[in-house]
Amino acid sequence: MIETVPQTKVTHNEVIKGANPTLAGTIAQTLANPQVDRFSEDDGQFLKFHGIYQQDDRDLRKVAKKFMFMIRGRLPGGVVPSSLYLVFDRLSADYANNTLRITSRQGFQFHGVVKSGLGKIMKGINDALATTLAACGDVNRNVMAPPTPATSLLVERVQSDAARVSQALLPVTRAYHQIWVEGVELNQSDKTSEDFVDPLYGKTYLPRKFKTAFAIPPLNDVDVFTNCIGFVAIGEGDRLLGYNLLAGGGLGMSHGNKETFPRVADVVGFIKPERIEEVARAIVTIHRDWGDRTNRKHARLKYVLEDHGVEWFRNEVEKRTGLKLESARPFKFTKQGDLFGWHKKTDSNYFLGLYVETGRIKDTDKYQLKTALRLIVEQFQSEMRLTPSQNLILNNVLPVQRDAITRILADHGIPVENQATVIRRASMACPALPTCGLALAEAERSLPDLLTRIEQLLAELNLKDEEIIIRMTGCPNGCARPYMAEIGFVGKAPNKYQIYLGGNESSTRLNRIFKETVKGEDIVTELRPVFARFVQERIGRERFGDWCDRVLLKEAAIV
Ligand code: SRM
Ligand code: SF4
Repeated sequence: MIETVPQTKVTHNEVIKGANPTLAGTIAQTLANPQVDRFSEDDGQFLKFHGIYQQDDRDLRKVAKKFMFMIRGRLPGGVVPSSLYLVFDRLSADYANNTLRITSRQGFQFHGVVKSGLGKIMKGINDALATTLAACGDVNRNVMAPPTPATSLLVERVQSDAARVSQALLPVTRAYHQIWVEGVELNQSDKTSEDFVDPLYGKTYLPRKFKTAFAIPPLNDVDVFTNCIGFVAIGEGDRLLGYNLLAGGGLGMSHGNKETFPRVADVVGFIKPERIEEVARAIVTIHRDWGDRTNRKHARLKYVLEDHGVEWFRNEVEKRTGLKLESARPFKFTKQGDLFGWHKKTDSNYFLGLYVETGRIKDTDKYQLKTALRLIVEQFQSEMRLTPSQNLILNNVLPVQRDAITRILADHGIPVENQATVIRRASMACPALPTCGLALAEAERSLPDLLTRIEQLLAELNLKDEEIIIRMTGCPNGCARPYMAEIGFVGKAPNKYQIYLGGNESSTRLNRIFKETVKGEDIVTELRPVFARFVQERIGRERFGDWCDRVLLKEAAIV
């Protein structure tokens, strides 16, 4: 008998999901009505399950509210076949703002889509055999997996396991297809059928979003501890023995609400590769049945783990699967991040790691990454892989194609050697303004300049070549995972940031707050004495984050 937690006064989201379990809402009618430029608030919630966010251009708010949409592609493991990339490239030029944004979960986002272009992009993506279904919403999101081909012989196997789990956790609603692919008017029963129950998610889906990632030690390029569930591959040479199961990670929090906090996942046990889908589905049902439906701020799986403990959780997984979990096998992460430049694969072909500033594929006067990628993919049909650090990989490049690709990139202002400074390569920022409705401060638009100022300071202190992982977000939701960085900047108000210090290179440790509110222009002044002390007090090659954790953050009352 599966227990569930009693839910007294549930949130509005729960009420509307229960009343409309197909997730169709009145989306089709609004889509068909050219007189309106936006969907209702409730449809806005359903649209998320379809991979769409209703936004408005926040730069224009003072003048008028200009509605627009963000569409997120679901790309397990960040794998983008060449034909699909060309479709994304074209759709972003025809119906969005002519950029593609690589996300921190290996997806692509279109920004600035107007309502009349929405249906066309959605149809175009589906016609190219990709989907946006469940890229957002109270369901399992894009499944992450290590994208870099040469880091381990297990990469391809783990990529295919990630795709299997992604498939096993998809909701089955027909509304998505009917609205976006078939373009049919839904009949009443499709729209509101109270009888529809998703076989995995139930009638009201999950209380909140759910995230899954696969990692292959010693590289933690997916930030596996920040996910609801993590599968850590345990191999012997090129043979996969199974996965250590992690659960209960998540980063989102709200300023001033102590009940919300970032949390790293617990290690739960070890499972055989053939059981991953079953275990993932069982954990989704634990979240479904035990997550808090009365408070969306307390509704993530991490709070179920926090409130009930890992022993209870393991027992619940075993009860729901009938499996006895083995003890976790030893594993160690030592690094995160991506490889840049040309690298040889085990099959003698090559891949190219390309740095993409804040994940934005675009053209500017001196830097035409979007055009260059289109030319390369058209000519050589290279597979593309998106990385969890918002960079990209051109995969399966034949030796004879290498020089031509290097030339095309150079002709468009993109070097393959020394692509960016060590600080930039290890940095991330979330989109924030002007698209994100939750942003309290800038991130993507202000991080590059801030990094220039930080680099000048580091150069003064002879720290020019020191890798320091820096991440910035426009609010505390944590989309660029700032709480795992050696330095995290988290937006608090316009031009005001919290500073967090003390994450580590393997991304296994949360950082801690160092300053509660600092103006953008004062950040470098705040960091100067800290870096100066680091130079004096570090032991050997000790990293900045480790020194902060060992020394600085032990000192009382630093906020
Ligand atoms: Fe995120 C909400 C962008 C990864 C935690 N996130 C949003 C929204 C959709 C704002 C909204 O709800 O209106 C942002 C859209 C901005 C825009 O204009 O594009 C947004 N999140 C992103 C992306 C694009 C950031 C990026 O720099 O790439 C990432 C898309 C990933 C994807 O392809 O699926 C993205 N978001 C994350 C991550 C990192 C991760 O998953 O590895 C986190 C922290 C991990 C976690 O989930 O705990 C994250 N996003 C949130 C939260 C806080 C959730 C919570 O538990 O409190 C929100 C707010 C919410 O859900 O209400 C949020
Ligand atoms: Fe928006 Fe906040 Fe996420 Fe940045 S961290 S994209 S500001 S929700």
